[in-house]
This record gives sequence, structure tokens and C-alpha cells, in this order.
Amino acid sequence: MTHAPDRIFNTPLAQVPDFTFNEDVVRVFPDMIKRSVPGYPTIVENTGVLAAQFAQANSILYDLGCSLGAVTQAMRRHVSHSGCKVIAVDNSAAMVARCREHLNAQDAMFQELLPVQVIEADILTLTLQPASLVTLNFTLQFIAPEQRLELLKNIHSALLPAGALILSEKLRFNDADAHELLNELHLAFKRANGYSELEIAQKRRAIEKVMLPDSLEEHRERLHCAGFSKVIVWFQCFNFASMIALP
Ligand code: GEK
Repeated sequence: MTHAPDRIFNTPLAQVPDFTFNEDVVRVFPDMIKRSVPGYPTIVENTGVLAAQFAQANSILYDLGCSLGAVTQAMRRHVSHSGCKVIAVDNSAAMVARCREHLNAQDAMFQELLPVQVIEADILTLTLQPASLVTLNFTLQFIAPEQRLELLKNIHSALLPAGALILSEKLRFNDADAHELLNELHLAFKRANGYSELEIAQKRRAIEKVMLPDSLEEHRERLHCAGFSKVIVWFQCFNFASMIALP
């Protein structure tokens, strides 16, 4: 499957609209996320490795906010427990349509992968079935802050004992120096990946009202409040991190 380069913000826009996961974004999404999120390929692949550790036979694994199904594909590469099924969910119709194409391509090339169901739905209203693993790979940051706790409570209620939530997010930092340095390093990462100052500035404007990162402390507190007993950071690169939350 060919991946178009992300040039969405490379010409000056009179007014930068709020970012949405529309057809234009879907077309360039693999290139965009790889060049924008430090550690993305490592997080995705190792979420598959983590999934294999936490998966239980005859259970469901959720990929919530699946976009094009990168995490779903990684889980299908690594998990081979009998009777498991992946449910991938996204509320962008354009993402869901392209996700199904990607997963069909994966099915065409490999044998004996876990069955998968792709659902177009809002994860805030979806009834979750009992699951051994739930992933929120850079999804929670797009949920309105006042709705995040409720979502995590629902996930916690759905998790089987000995299951896990894998939560990956962009972070902000309470320490002003740490915040500035790690943000600068993220910008350096984007420049090193070929984004211009114009692209960086316009993307920031598009995203600033729709993607609101929390600090690690806020994540820990909210996860504990939702019922999780332990929160372990297993990956961090600059201001991006991934956590394992245990029920
Ligand atoms: C990856 N996990 O490649 N319900 C369902 N989906 C939602 C909702 C919602 N309420 N809100 C946002 N989304 C992916 C990357 S991208 C992160 C995840 C990014 C979806 C939204 O449509 C988008 O596809 C995804 O969450 C966030 O590993 O682009 O930085």
C-alpha cells in the first residue's frame, strides 16, 4: 500500500481550521504520525509484544482510536492465543474505511492471524465487552478532558483480572524548564524529519484546541481514580510516553 507524504500544512493558510481526521489526513496519516511522534514505530511494535504478555485465551483485545490499525496489526503479528479477537474502534468514517483495507491486505499476506472486527463508533458511548487488553495509542489526548475519567472507568470495569491498559500520550510537564526543553527537542525531531517552520506552526495552530496533553502526574492520578492499581511507564522519548496500567 503506498503512503503519500504529509504536505497538509506546507502552504500558508489564511485561516488554519481545527484539525480533524478527514480524508486528506487519512491519505497521509502513516507519514504524518511517523514524522511527528518520536518513538511511534517502537511503541506500536512493542504494544504487540506487550499484548502477547497480557492476552488471555478466549478474550478480546481492544484498539481504541485505531486510526489505520497500526496497533491492531502489531497485536495480530504477536498474539497467537487461541480464541482471541481484536476489536478496533474509531469514530472517523474515513479512518475506518482505510483501516479495513489495510487489515484486508494483512489478511491476504499472512495466515492464521487473530480475527478482527473494525467498528465505526465513539469510544465514549461504546459498551465494552470483557477484555484482557485495551490500548489507547495517542487517543485519550483527543478526548475532552472532562470525559477522560469516565472512559478510563469504563475500560477498568471491562478489564479481566491480570489484564492491562496500554496508554500512549504526548505529555506536558509541570516543571517549566523540563517542559520547554522536551518541547524544543520534539520540534527538533520534526525539523529533522523534514517539516518546515511554516508546517510546524500551522499544525500547532490546528491542533491546539483539539489535542490537550496531560502531565504524567495527571495521568497517574486519573488512572488511580478510575480504579487502576499500578501505572508503569515502559517507554518515553522526549515529551511522548507510553504506560502500562494494571487493574
Ligand atoms: C495509531 N492509535 O496509529 N471515538 C473513537 N475514536 C476517536 C475518538 C472517539 N471519541 N476521538 C478521537 N478518535 C493510532 C493513532 S490518532 C492519534 C491514533 C494522532 C480517533 C481519531 O479519529 C483518530 O483516528 C485517533 O483517535 C487518534 O496507533 O493522530 O496523533
